[in-house]
Amino acid sequence: RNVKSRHDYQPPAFIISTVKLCFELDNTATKVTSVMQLQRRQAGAPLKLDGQHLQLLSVAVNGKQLSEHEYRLDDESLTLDTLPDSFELTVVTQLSPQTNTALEGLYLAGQTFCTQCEAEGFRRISYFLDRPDVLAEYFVTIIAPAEQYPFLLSNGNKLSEHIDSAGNRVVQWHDPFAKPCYLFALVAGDFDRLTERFVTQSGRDVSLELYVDKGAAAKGEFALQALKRAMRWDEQRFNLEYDLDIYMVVAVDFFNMGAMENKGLNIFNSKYVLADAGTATDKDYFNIESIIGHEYFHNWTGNRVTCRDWFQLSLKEGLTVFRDQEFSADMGSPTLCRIDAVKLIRTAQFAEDAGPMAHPIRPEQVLEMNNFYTVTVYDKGAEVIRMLQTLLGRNGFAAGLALYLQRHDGQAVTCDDFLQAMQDATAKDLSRFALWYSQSGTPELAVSQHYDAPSAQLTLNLSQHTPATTDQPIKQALMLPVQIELLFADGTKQQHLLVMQEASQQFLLPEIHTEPVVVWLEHFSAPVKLKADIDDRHLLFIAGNASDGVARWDAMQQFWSRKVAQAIAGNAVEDVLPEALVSMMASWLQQPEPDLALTAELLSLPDFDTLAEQYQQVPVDGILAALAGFKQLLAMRLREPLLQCYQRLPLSAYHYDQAAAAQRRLRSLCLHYLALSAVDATELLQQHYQSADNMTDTMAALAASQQAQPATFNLLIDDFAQRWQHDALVMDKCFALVASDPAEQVFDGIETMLRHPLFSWHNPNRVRALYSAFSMRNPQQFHRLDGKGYAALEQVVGKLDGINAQVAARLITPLLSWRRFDPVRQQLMQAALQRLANIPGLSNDVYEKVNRSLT
Ligand code: BAL
Ligand code: ZN
Repeated sequence: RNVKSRHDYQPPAFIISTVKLCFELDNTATKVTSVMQLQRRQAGAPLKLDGQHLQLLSVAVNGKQLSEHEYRLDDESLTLDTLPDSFELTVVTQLSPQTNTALEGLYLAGQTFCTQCEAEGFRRISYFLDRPDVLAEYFVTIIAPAEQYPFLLSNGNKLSEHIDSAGNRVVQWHDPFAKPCYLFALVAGDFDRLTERFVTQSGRDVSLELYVDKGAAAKGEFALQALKRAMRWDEQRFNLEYDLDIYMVVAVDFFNMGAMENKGLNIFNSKYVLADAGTATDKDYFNIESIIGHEYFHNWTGNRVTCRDWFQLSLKEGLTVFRDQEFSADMGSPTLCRIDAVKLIRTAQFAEDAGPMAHPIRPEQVLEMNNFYTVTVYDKGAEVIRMLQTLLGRNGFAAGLALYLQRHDGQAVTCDDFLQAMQDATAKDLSRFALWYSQSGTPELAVSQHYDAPSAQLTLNLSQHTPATTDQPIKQALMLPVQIELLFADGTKQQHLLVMQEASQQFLLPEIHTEPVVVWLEHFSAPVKLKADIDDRHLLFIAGNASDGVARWDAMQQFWSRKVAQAIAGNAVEDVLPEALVSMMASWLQQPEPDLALTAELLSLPDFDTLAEQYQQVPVDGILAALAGFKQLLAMRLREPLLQCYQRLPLSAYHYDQAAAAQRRLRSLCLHYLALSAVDATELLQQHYQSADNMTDTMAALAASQQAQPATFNLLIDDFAQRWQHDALVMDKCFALVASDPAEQVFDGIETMLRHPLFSWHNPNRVRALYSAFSMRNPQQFHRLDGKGYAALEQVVGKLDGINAQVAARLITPLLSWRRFDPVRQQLMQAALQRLANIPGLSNDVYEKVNRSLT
């Protein structure tokens, strides 16, 4: 199969300066006429246009139709050999949106026509140079029956709209900004439209339009207001202003990703737009604001300045995730945002580094680009940007970003161009830092301290080592910003930034008059595994006293990891749980922190995936038993303060804001522990469920009962499924809950849900709700020793591969790391992968992952 390498990049042989597209929409026979102006950039080269799943109707050069022997056509391309240096090319194709179940290119999401072109979907719409470094000006005409399609949308500004003599609506759009075809979008359908206005900092009036399913207008209000907050924030933080007169967001029910930043016409998975108190959790509200922000921020970091090739994806994604994280932090709790980001890195990203798909944030080799929209490219990419900001300072970073955007506006560039601008703006040498782009793997950072009282000097020893990854055996030392805090016995504190550039380094801090406790890696200042030999007492001291909430939470996580390891080594949970910890947790419950959500985090044990990442071979049963044992023990020991805290937290009518969400988070945590305590919690759970005026509390009651009180869970989930049987997004929550059941009944539950009228194998949200939950949030049943869990996922991936390979390839992830498990599980997982590998005609998406995993 055709694996591409980053080093093989060649500039395009032709450029396309303008393209006029005309869509005559039809469910099974949409006609697309594309008229392109091309200019040669390479003497003698043929023009090879990308195209897949298209029926070619005609080709003409400068108005002259070509006969079949004047071009070459295969399943992936249309090639023209003899061409002038500058010409007009007209290509007419036909395609069938209704049978496009891959949801790439032009497809039907229910009754709505919509597109998804990133990364390489445009080639399913028309023959084109489908690569991000070909930037063209687009003129688009859309024609469809007027009554059925009141809204015909595309990028840029609307030029005209009329109804023709045949009753078709005809709408013309023009996008004045040259763009790569992956940012092209078209939507046709009938919607409720919400509108707003935004006046930019320079006084330009922008019309904001949000399109949702008929009847769902009220659920779009939060997203629309979040968009205004994002627009204002980008002006205030980075001086970046919106550039068109109109900004549209459309929510659709069938979508592979979360959302897509098409110029002026974002298309969103409805899950990340629609919210009201009854149907959306606090987490949903958070995600909506963050993703609305993310897609908006792409307008500069991604659209105005885009990627030269797909290997550079992190150029726009790492940077834009960083920007959305900063936005969310400013809108809510910086500590909580950071904790959530760190959890993702420590679970999914560290696992990716340790598995067969390990790759640097700028990958070197790709078979299917869709497989590289990863937590490494996105979230480790964002960590790399964050480290840059730490090293350059906020002002230096902002100056670097401004220079990058000004220097490359309207261009398709590389990660090196970005770093060059950062370097030029700040006069900092970033040559060693650049290794973060080319080196994969999780660095391990070993630290120790030595205090010399007579000289009042603190010596800090740091050494870094990145273990080999499957893609890259040799590693080099990286540039690491290590933020530390010194905690002194008298309550004073000092902050320092240590910048590591070598494999081993010593930092001497003078004038330190008593030995401090060192808080390492405040704010998780680098995406590394910290190896610090801090004893229990000091960890608890850090958890109680560090200035940074992330460091406090992290100390608790380290503490619990150690306790879990001790339990796995054969110690009884009662014997390893120190009294000091129980009293500390009790005092947090009695006198919570000002940020209640931080209190909830301090009281939470690490999850299965976080713990799993600390072992070469994952002790599945040991981790599960230890977690269950500790939680139950805490629930019993802390029952009184848990109950008091639960009862003290006031209940008020639902409103989404940081303080209220934090209160619900802590209350849910208390409920969770209380359900586990030996005392029957049925009444409490029932009451929590019945009195909930919002989805967050409803879900808390369901999740708590599921882990501890199966009979109650069964009653509540039946009621829930009945109540929400007509709401697909809420039924996704029901599907996910059913699939997370740690009891064996999960298999029957999944079977029942597969027969639910709202379940569809063609809808990624439905499939993910059931099977991501099962394979990623149900370690008890997924990792069963009889292989039933692995077989269930194998069957789904095999079935889905022919429907939507992109979704199939995402689902397969938990099987890929089979080498990390014990011999029995290894053998079962490997066999499942082998059976998938043997499927004839397997997609590139699934093949690439299975193949990497098995070799
Ligand atoms: N560009 C794909 C969706 C996103 O990252 O915004
Ligand atoms: Zn993005």
